[in-house]
Amino acid sequence: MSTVVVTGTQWGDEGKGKIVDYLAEQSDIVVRYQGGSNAGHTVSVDGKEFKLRLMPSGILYKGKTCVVGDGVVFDPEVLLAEIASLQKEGIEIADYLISNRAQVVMPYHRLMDGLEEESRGNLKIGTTKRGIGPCYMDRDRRIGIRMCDLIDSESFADKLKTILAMKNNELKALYNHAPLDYNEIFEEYSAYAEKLRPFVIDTPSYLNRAIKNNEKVLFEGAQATMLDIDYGTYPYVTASHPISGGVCVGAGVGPKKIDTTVGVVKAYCTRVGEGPFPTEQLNDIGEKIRNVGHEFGTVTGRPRRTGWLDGCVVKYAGYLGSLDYLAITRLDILDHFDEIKMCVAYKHDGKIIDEMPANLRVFGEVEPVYETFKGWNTDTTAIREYEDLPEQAKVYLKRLAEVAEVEIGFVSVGPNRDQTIVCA
Ligand code: 2SA
Ligand code: GDP
Ligand code: MG
Repeated sequence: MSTVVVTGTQWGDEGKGKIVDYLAEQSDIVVRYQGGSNAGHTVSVDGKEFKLRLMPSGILYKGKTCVVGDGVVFDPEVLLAEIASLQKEGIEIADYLISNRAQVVMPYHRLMDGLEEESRGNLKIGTTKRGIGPCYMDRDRRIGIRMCDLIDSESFADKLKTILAMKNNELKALYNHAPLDYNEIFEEYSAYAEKLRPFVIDTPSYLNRAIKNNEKVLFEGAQATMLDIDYGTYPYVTASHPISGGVCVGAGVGPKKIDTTVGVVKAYCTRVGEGPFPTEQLNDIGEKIRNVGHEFGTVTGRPRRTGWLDGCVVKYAGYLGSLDYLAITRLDILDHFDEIKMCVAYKHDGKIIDEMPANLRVFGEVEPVYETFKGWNTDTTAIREYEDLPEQAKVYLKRLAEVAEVEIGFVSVGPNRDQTIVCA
């Protein structure tokens, strides 16, 4: 296995950071290929928690090269703050590379993210307000500023002048907002450029050369399949392609160079932000999942919506990501339930549906068809072999693999590196 992609199969926060960190030990390079500082990937090392937003989760090992690919919307302020806080914890930041084609998140992106949310009425998404959507929008309008522009003072000054004039007109016309100051932004971002210039390179050339030289490359997805801009619960999605195919466009590595795909599945389900969630439990069970699982946003601290595992979602993620293996996380949270449910199909208008409805009105109306499992009520956190898991836990996992049509490769029973069971 020389290249591996790790993606989320649900609505994010499945524990991708933990699985990426686990697999990073056997990798040389760890790459982010989409999203930006909207990600919150938690990695626990020796009981200490690190929350990563832009830095790939491989950074906690010595000697790994961490790469931010061209598909990432890059916020220099966040990255520099993240580097400073990691260094304070004694983490060495040595090999770190940023694509010269990565789009830069500017102050007007963050501002407009918040302003637009307020103006969207019932189409409010519940974004993280990190400027992600507006930055990708400017890329597609072809008025984005890329890292190669930022580090070239002349290009940056030129572009910023024109683009900021457009933005200030839009801010006034759409929101009656005061203009942003050119000099202030230019100075702030020029200082970031000075600090980041040594790390900016052509990452696709670097990665393709590394793959040719048999180096092991791990691609770290952020957000998840159901938040994919095309395949997720549109419009309640993020603005990028978290699925494994996102690697091809977001890291410049073609499909023939991807060896293994792993989809991370939380043993139940959570979602942050707006949009349908058929298995959501707006009751004592949902409350219990949130409390036992401490289900709050890593970056924003928002309480996560909680519910039972939706097998239809995981199966769809398996198709879209051509997943080889599932990594099941947080099985230990289910240790505390007498009865556990899994959605295996949907019912709509008296008919059973086995595909994900694209129409959100329909998706909002579907009724989950549940299978009920007896809880195991046993502490699994110290278990390290699949055979040693309680019988009922194995029944649950086996059924999940059947419904999802994907083999289980890993089961995680706690946040730490060693709380990982390898099955395949
Ligand atoms: P955005 O900001 O434009 O990407 O928001 C669009 C939707 O995507 C969802 N989204 C997320 N959902 C779960 N976790 C995310 N990352 C952080 C975390 C979030 C946090 O790890 O906990 O700290 O709250 C994430 N990023 C984006 C978002 O909720 C919108 O539904
Ligand atoms: P990500 O965005 O997919 O990386 O997930 P987050 O970091 O936002 O949220 C997952 C949370 O679950 C983090 O606090 C992890 O430390 C934690 N975690 C990961 N795997 C496990 C597990 O198997 N059991 C428990 N109890 N916690 C886990
Ligand atoms: Mg997260």
